[in-house]
Amino acid sequence: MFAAASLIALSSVVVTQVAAHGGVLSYSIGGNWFWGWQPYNSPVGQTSIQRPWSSYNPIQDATVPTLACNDDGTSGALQLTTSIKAGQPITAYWNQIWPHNTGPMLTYLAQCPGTTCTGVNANTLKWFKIQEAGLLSGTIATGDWAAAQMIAQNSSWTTTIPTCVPTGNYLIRFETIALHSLPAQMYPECAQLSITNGGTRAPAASELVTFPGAYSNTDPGLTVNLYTQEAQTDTTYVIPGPPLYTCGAPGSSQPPVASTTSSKPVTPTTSSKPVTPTTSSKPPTTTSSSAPPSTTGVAHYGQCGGIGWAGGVTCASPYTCTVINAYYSQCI
Ligand SMILES: *[C@@H]1O[C@H](CO)[C@@H](O)[C@H](O)[C@H]1NC(C)=O
Ligand SMILES: [Cu+2]
Repeated sequence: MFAAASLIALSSVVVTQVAAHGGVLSYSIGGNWFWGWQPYNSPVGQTSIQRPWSSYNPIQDATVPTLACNDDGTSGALQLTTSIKAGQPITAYWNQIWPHNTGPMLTYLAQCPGTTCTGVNANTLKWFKIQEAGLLSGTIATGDWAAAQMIAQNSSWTTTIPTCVPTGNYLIRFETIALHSLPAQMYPECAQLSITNGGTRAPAASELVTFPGAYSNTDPGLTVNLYTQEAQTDTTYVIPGPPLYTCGAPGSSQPPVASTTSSKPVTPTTSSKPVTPTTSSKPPTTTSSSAPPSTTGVAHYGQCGGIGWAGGVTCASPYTCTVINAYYSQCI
């Protein structure tokens, strides 16, 4: 009785301090559960696939080193890595109930040199974006954002490791950005993965960025004001960061994962700001259509079901709608 009462008292103190913010607290892969770092527990003895972070506070400056893997994001004394197959989904779970329903969801990978990511400084890595979702429908002021979808999916977000990613050791960086006030609030956390059964599509120079470096404090995607007159009618939101990496050719347009509810076309990648001066020998493809490939079903890796899902439930051929968890089924 006393124990329960003091537990409640303790958690209400924590909630008062941190209720409006948070981060990724756990992950699941193929039915296996992985605890993340617990920022409000003592770091001593904590062991996790997640890189340590120290508070629920957001990052509100795109130039700080902690934008890579939060504060401080260096590997822990008992740092773990878990393995995942290319083509397999990983779900990140935020604290319940995630409080911010306006903003994008983004997932990045960065390959580590050598045989492990443990000890590798996240600021030295080159990151590529494997999933993005922004304004799913409606206007900047009143539309449906990916962050609201994340909340509706049990405050979780599922990203599939692209099948073409080369085998190796990676950091995966899940991020949500909250736009309800400015400066925008960035919430990144990283975990260590060993990707097996990979492919051969190394990211192109034009797809690689650093954190910090990938975003600027003046990016339209970080400075958009939801409360202006224009926001009432504006239906275009430019997701920050580099062009999306897909298993197609660099620069080819392919709808991002989990954006199948979007009625507006994705911003053509060729219009994205240059992130690094590109010396890539392969120019961006401009011939492929920017329209979704078909309307005959949900695309590969798109969502096709789950609690709260109101979008398409039939997958484009030859994909099968597969239950990942109660809140997320995917065409794979
Ligand atoms: C919802 O997320 C929590 C973790 O935040 C998890 O324990 C629970 O199993 C999830 N529920 C479903 C149905 O996936
Ligand atoms: Cu917050």
